[in-house]
Parts: sequence; C-alpha cells; structure tokens
Amino acid sequence: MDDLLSLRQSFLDEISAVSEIAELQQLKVRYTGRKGLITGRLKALSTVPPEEKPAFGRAVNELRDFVEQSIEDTETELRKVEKQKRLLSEKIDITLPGRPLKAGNIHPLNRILDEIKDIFVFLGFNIEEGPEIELDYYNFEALNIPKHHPARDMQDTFYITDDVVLRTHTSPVQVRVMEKKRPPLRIIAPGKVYRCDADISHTPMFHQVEGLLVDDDISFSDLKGVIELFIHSFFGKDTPVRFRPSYFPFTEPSAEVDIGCIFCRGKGCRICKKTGWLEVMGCGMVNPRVFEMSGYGPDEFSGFAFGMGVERLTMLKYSIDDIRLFYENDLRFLMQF
Ligand code: 2U9
Repeated sequence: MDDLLSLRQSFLDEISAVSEIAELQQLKVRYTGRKGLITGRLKALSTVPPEEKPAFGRAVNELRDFVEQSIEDTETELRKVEKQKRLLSEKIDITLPGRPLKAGNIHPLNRILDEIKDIFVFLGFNIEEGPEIELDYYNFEALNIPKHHPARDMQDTFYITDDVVLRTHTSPVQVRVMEKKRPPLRIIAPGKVYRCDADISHTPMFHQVEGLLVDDDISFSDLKGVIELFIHSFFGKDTPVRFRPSYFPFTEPSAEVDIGCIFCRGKGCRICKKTGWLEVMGCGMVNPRVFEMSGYGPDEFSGFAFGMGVERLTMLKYSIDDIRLFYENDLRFLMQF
C-alpha cells in the first residue's frame, strides 16, 4: 500500500512537470502501458496474501482510474493551450489596409489598334489577316512594285530566300483576299510588318492597318469621305484634313493625308516642322494593273486603298517622341495608358 502511495506521488510530480502532448504520451505508456508501472502492480496481485488481495486490487484499480483520468484532463488542457498559442500566432489584423493587386494593362499600341479597327468595323469593313512571312510575289509583284524599286533593296527588306520575304506592308493580305473573293469588298488588314530600319521613329518591326474597298463605280470622293470620317472619329471632328498628291506603285492617283497639327493647332511648331500639318496616312485609287493581276477586270470595278502606321498614330495621339518606348517593356511607361 505504501508503494502505491509513493507511485501516486511520483505520478503527480511527473505530470505536473509535463508541458507537451508528446511528453504526456510517454508518461501514459510508462504508467498504464502493457509493461507499465501500474500494470506491473496488477500483475503482482497474485503474490499478495489472499486476505489483502481485495483491498490491494481496489487500490491499484483506483490508482489506474486516477492516472487515466489525470492524463485525459491534462491532455484536454494541453490541447486547449496549444490551440490558443496557434490562434495567437496565426492572428490576422483585419484592420490593416489591403495590399493592392497589380493589375495588367492594355499596351498603348493595342489600344490604338482596337480603336482603329472599331471605327472601320462600324463602317462595315471586315478584318482580314495573312502570313508575316510572305512570297515576294504577294508582297511586291502583285502590287505593281517593279524589280528595280528601292523597296525591294536588301537594305529595306528582310529576305528569307530569293522569293520569300518578311512582309514590308500588309497589302499582300488584300491581294490574297482578292484572289479568293469577288467584289463588293470592304476589308482592313491590321498586323505586323518588317523593314530594315531603326532610329527614333523607325523599328525593324512595326504595325500597319491597311484598307481596301472595291465595288462598281467607286470614286475618289468615296475615298475622301471614308478617310475624313476616320480622321474625325480618331482625332476629333474639328480636325482639318488635306489630301496632298503623292505616288505609290499600287495606287493611281495616290495621296498623302495630312491633318492640321494637333499640337500647335496649325500655327507651326517643332513637331509639324513649322508647316502646321502632320502626315498621318497614305491612300489612293487602286492601280488597274493591281486589279488585273488578281483577276479583277479593271474596267469592271474600281476601288480605293489606304495605309497607316499604328506606331505613328499612337505617338501623335499620346505625344510620345521615341518609338523604342513601345518595345522596352518599361512599366513606368506602359502603366500610363
Ligand atoms: C492593294 C492595293 C493597294 C495600300 C496603301 C498606302 C497607301 C500607304 C503607308 C502609310 C504609312 C505605309 O505604314 S506606312 O509606312 N501606306 O501610304 N498603303 S495605299 O494600298 C493597297 C493595298 C493593297 C491590293
């Protein structure tokens, strides 16, 4: 009986020093496990004199119940303390201001490209696309660009082979459409084009939107009407527009389109080189030779075409003075749009 009392005391001493569940498990095994101290006392029951057996048995059982209950209570207590500790360490201060998510942004060139496309789609034009690696035939020959033309020079065009080039304009898209479809035709061809050129207003790759409209009896007045409508929609309805005679092999007659300088309102400044006008696109009536080559009867149909550089229009609209900014991926620049 004394032995049981001292066992109880040593259990109480040990459990009061336990501070973790793992220690408690060890204690449990040591006292109530198969080879534990209390189990050992129960096994020793057979060696106790018969008259002391009932009292000794009761005392060992009572000690076992007490130990088991103490362990259970301590475990509940320790789990509570651990949970409390975890909750404190995981505490979130919901009064702190949130961290803003970094949102993406449409690239300024795509913004302007979308704006241009929207205007022409509104006017009933369809969007067409074609290959950027193009046959010399579609890029030059079918557009009446003769063999000796400077555009064909190695200095200006990226050649893949003798008769394959990186397209220098999106005009070959329109030629391919003309081979497949009969008029009436109202299409725009937006996309990347490549020219061997690099300075503050030229990059080896840039974007164009070209347009082509073919039907019976299309005149230069139709061309002027569509271009003016586009310019007024893109730059604002009070923007002055003028058509200045020019030359392209694929259009005849041809014209450059100027707008009254949007920076000085026509007074003359550094950007318009004191002329009061800014060149924004080119256009003209489709050369009958281009029609012939694509299988349209030149006397059957007439049409007009136009072309514009997306980088140039974006630079004008957003007052950007260096084309290379579009391709440097500097977020300080890109996040302004
Ligand atoms: C076909 C027939 C005619 C497309 C045209 C221009 C005028 C033009 C330039 C503007 C600035 C290119 O990006 S830029 O350097 N483009 O001036 N482009 S007419 O004429 C075509 C196209 C296809 C079948």
